[in-house]
Amino acid sequence: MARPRERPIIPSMIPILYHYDISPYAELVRTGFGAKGLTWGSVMVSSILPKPDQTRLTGGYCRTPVVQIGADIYCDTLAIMPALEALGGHTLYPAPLGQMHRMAASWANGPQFTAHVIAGFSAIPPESFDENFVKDRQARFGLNLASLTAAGPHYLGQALACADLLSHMLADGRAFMGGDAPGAGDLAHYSNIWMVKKNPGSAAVADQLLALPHVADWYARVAGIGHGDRREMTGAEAMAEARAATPIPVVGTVAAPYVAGMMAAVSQPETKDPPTIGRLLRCDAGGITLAREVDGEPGFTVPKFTVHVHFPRLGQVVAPA
Ligand SMILES: N[C@@H](CCC(=O)N[C@@H](CS)C(=O)NCC(=O)O)C(=O)O
Repeated sequence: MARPRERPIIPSMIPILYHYDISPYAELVRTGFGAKGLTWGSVMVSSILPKPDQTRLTGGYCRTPVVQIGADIYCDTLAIMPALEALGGHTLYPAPLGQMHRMAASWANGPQFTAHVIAGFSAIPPESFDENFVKDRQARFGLNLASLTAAGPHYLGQALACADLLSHMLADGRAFMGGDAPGAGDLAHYSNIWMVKKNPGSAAVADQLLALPHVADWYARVAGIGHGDRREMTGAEAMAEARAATPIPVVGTVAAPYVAGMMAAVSQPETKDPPTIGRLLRCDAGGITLAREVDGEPGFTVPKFTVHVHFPRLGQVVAPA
């Protein structure tokens, strides 16, 4: 099992989140900052392509959120949350569930994310969607607004089944999924409901989920964690931090059939987004790391610099490039 890495934080090297306000996965990470009591930098990106500040560092990965710590770039909440955990402070994986929080979160972030998106979207009149948002999601994820209405009841049923599990879990009076302390599993399930509640068009769907016994109180407790200490930054400021830093040494191995140092492409099967291409430094059950060169800008004394781009292994496709 990969152990959290210890890393000293130099004062200027706060974690930097690339995000936009209505992103539920970003809300998960923002609440993670809150749970750990962290100060963090906020770089706002668009909810649709392009996202140049982000993709200059990731080399392709354009989903939200991405977290930068110095010259280490973490893509996907399944890689981001362990990276935040390694910063120390309150744990995101409190006992007695411990690492079970990661399994609970991966269910929330996978099938239950889809269920909550479709349960929410199907309640919103198609004409109220932003045209550019629809075009972006059609091209990248195959969004089909016309089929959403019909799919709504099924996915609402799935989201309600999840809320029902939460309700039963909380029935013994516990404050959070594992007991007294919130963990990554709480944050992931919370952010799904948050997304449905946040959009006025689907707020009535969220009310159905929150109407199950104990769920609204639990939701309010997670919301009460807050977002820690958020400081707005520009993309250029974040880029300067990456340029000034050195990636931390990579832990883990490259498992066959992949070979350490080979050029590899990492992509996500459910999107048509471009892959991230780089030199493979890690590819094992615990994660993937690529080293890539970031083009400098004219006028900088160091024209190119190296970043390490990290992914979880779960959900990522690795291919020779
Ligand atoms: N598995 C990823 C999924 C991230 C994801 O799908 N995020 C949504 C927004 S919440 C997204 O990127 N949508 C397209 C976009 O924002 O460009 C994670 O856990 O971070």
